[in-house]
Amino acid sequence: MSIKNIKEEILKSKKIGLSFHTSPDGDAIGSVLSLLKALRRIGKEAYIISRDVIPDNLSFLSLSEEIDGNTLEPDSNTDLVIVMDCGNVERISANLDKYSGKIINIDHHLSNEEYGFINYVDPTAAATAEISYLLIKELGIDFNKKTPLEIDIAKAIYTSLITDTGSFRHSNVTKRTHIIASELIELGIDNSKIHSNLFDNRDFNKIKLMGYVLSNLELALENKVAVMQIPKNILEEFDLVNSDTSDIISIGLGIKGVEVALLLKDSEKGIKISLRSKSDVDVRKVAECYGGGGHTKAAGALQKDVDLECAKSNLLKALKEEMKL
Ligand SMILES: [Mn+2]
Repeated sequence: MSIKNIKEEILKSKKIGLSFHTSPDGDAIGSVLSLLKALRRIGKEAYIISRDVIPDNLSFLSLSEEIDGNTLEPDSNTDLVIVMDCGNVERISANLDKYSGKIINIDHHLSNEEYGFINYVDPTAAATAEISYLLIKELGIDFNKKTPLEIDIAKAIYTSLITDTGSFRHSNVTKRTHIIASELIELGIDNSKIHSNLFDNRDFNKIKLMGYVLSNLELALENKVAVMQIPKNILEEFDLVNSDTSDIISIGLGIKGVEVALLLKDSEKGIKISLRSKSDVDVRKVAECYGGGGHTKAAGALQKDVDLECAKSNLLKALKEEMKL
């Protein structure tokens, strides 16, 4: 399926709902908000379906206030739902049980389950917003115009690129990523300000939590794996039970000699696992052992009905095999 097919479906539809994966990150949100703006520009009735609320550090984006957690399922008359940056149906931040219209699935996760009527999955895209950008251009938005509309769209896409590439340092970055980024900067976005909004904006308690995690950091499997853990009582102590902690994991990966970083977080639903790799260890395969997924260098999963200790030993066992140690 091509971008043109998606455009045709959009033009045919009357009312469009947009959604993404639960606990949406910068890419999920940037992809959806940029497309939302473009759809309204071309006169389409479009809205956000999300059980999640916009994270604080992304609330500088235009239309972000519409991600308020109040629209959980498609409104009546919705004939198209576009889901972005979400690999499987269970992870969609929307309840589509009663919805019988069309779904378009736009994503870059290799593990995507192709649950849509149209599936546009490009694992070579560093961020789903790369696809969003191509689609928005196809819809006729002229970025040379440089009005506030194009700049707002550009900001959202740039945010996605930065957050999904670790500020252009991960191996998923391609020539196209930089070409798109350069076009967005050409438009006049303040790239340094966007970076600051995203990363120099942390809650004091979050930094204290990082301190806790770092002082309990361990190395395993010939010192090639950094293991970090967040027990539930610590999250409660810092009042961070529902906050995003995925950024903590990159600190573990910064250790000399470490190839894989693991973060285990005790949550209501079970032990949430994040995995990052800076070598050729495919952490997605390990996440898949526990029903998770993601990318080869960044993946996640959930282990139910186990405690932190047990989840950790399960994971290290699977990693040991994958790393052939
Ligand atoms: Mn993404």
